[in-house]
Amino acid sequence: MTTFAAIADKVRAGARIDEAEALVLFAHPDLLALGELAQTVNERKNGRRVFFNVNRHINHTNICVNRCRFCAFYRTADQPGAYLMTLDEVRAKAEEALTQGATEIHVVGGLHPELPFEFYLELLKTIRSVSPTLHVKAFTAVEIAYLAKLAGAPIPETLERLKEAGLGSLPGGGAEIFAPAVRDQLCPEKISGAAWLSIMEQVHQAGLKSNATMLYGHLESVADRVDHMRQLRELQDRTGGFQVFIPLAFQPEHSELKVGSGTSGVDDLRTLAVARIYLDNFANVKAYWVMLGEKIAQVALSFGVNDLDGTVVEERIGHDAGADSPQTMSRDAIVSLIRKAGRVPVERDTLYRELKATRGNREGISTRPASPARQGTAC
Ligand code: V47
Repeated sequence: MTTFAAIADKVRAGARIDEAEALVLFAHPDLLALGELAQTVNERKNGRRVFFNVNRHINHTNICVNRCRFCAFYRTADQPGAYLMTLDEVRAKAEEALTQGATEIHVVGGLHPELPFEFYLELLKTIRSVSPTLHVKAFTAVEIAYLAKLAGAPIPETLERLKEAGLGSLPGGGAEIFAPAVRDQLCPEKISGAAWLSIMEQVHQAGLKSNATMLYGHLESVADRVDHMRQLRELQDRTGGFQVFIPLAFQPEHSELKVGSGTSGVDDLRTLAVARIYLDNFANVKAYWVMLGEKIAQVALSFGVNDLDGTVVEERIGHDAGADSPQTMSRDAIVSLIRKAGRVPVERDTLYRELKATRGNREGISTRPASPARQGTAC
């Protein structure tokens, strides 16, 4: 059996590890040695720079036909707490975000049983009308599949129409865990893992970038996590369209799925570190502080992570499931969190271009792709 030391030599030499080796890393008892290896890989790619952005989430509706068993956010239309925002409400939230310096609006919602395809076009146009500087990162692959049905059009045509209306890129949600046996228990009504991957391939072929997530800490095995990452790595080899990998720690409260009491900090750090080592074709690994909490997210900056997501402002999905992180983190708080970890905070836009601006001066966005060789614009 391959040892940790042999895998570490291979990784330090720049070679790709396979799934069996990723499993050895998961089983390795020395968390700090694993973290150090992941950090070596990260620093080779990103130096000491850590990305964050100033963004706002808008969850336009929680009414959803999919009824995933892990989800505490969704409601059926007749349940208490069900909501659908008006376009005026969406506009007001985007305007407020703009005044707070946001460069990105992140839009994800339930699969509403009654809205027509045109609603989604208007949603995008409404946000874009607030300012052309706002990048709209919207709709998971699961939503895209649903919207294509509403539009009565194939995925590529649906994407073209959404792009024309202002879609800038896609978030990585809906991936959950690809292994069919687990996925069937988690979310039997959701599109399959194969369909999620196929839609993302078409998204990338349409010239759009996307993110990729993995929901962990529920019914899945460590082998299921590695299998999930394998399929992402294979697709990334073909398209190069994924910008970042984001493991999402399962929040167990108020959902139908009754498993455990949430992930441990050790499991979070181990998962991020193995992802950083295994996903050699991903430029970025994100610690989503909303699900991890600020302290584990900060420690993750020594375990291979180079991205912390953003200010978020109004998070519903994790908080409805009991996440005890705050709803928002100010730009200053994120910068301070990164600095106190001994790293260099770099504000980015949604497409991972660093913003040259320093606080209070948002002009001069660099269009150069971020490169490890370049020094970060320290905030
Ligand atoms: O698809 C739902 C997950 C996702 C729970 O792309 C849960 O930049 C934990 O994808 N516990 C939506 N997770 C959020 C998401 C995301 C978040 C931040 C940034 C980006 C990005 C994407 O949240 C869902 C699902 O996988 N989720 N319920 C829960 N109880």
